[in-house]
Amino acid sequence: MPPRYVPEDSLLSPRFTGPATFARLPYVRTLEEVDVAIVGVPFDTGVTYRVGGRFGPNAVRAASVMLRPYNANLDVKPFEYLSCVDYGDVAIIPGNIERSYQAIEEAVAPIVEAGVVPLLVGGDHACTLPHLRATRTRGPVAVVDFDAHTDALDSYFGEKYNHGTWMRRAIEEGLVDTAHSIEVGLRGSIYDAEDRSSLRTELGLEYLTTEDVFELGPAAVASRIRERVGDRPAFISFDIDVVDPGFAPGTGTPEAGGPSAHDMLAVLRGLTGIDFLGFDVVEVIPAYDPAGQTATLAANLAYEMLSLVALRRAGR
Ligand SMILES: [Mn+2]
Repeated sequence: MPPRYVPEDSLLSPRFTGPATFARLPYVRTLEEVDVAIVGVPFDTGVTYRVGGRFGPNAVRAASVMLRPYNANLDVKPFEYLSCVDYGDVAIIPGNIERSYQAIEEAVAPIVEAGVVPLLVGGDHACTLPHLRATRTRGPVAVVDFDAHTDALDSYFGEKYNHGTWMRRAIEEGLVDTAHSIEVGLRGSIYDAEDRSSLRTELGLEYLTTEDVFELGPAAVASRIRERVGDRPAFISFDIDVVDPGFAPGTGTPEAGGPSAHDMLAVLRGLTGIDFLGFDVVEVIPAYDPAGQTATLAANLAYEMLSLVALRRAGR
């Protein structure tokens, strides 16, 4: 049986017509006959610098109308294997992190419990903690975090919950299978050497810096990630700031000297065979994205994630 929910055919109706949903998918809040639900999380109360990520989900939707059916790099038509919906946005509470966390977890947990893969589009990175909480029944999960930053501080301005602390909180809450998790792309000035080294010594996380990524190249980075994750249920969190700000300027805490858009897409394409149970793409801020290139990249990263799920369903 063909998938129930598929994108509009852009050869029949031009891609600039109609309200923009992710990849021109139906906007339906259902989990019946659904494999992947794309969920917007218009939340930016957890940031420490630039605000405006609340407008990220709709910017990514607008950019995603350019996605076409065939992934030539992975030789798969994801929507031939997957029924996908644009599930709409979580009704977050601007200015209130705890209540927003609750709203996000309550929205996503039923998706996970229904065996549907959630693909969240942020929003700031703080929303990954409630996303991981929603996977608790399937966890702990192997987290692959693409990020310029560790996001493992203990607190920021005395606050425990924000986009710079979610990884440490998630580990404390037992949501992360640390022995199979990895952070990829760390760079930039930091407060102290231990900010990075303590990932290994204190938290048991592995990591690759941006320098490692350049030295290894995309294929070897992907193979390191696959080795680390193994056959564990896994979760990708993709902070767009891991990509060089020349390619992805529309973000909250940019760091100079990062990998290209191409190389990070290539790393994702190398992650075939992993059992993914959730994804998020976060930290897109359209106000700093003059030509929409950050949103376009985010849409394409999400498309690679869908393609990975499709390949696994296809048994490839
Ligand atoms: Mn981050």
